[in-house]
Amino acid sequence: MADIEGIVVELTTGSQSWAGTNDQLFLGVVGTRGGREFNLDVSGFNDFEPNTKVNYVIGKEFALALSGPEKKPITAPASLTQGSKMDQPSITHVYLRKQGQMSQNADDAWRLQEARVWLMNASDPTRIWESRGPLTLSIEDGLQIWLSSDWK
Ligand SMILES: [Ca+2]
Ligand SMILES: [Ca+2]
Repeated sequence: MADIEGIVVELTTGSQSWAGTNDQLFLGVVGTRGGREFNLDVSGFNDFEPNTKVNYVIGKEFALALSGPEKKPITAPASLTQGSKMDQPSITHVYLRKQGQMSQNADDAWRLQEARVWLMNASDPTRIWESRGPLTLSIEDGLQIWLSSDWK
């Protein structure tokens, strides 16, 4: 029973011309002992563009065989075990949320092709959450989705 030390978020954006977004995307990690939300935006990098796969690395790095570039998002505390801790075994939900705009016209839809989230520490089994298929995050379709969990 230990706190999460490292998170990896692998995001693949769809190939449609409108699939990319310049809106911000957030990762939420929530359980019976609390949770946190992270802004996945990377400073100086055009995130969430069509036909890209990017790995967002938060906290301590673990040896995962990732394909695609690794980026550090703007919400990436040096240590996840300081401050508001997240108890790894108690996590029940992991979600992705797109920033909402004031009007439907200003909204920049994002097409999620595939998402996978690893929650890791040195003592508990790694936990993985995944999307169950491609979907769109927009005002019309909904700005937030919860991923499906599995045990590794
Ligand atoms: Ca973008
Ligand atoms: Ca778009």
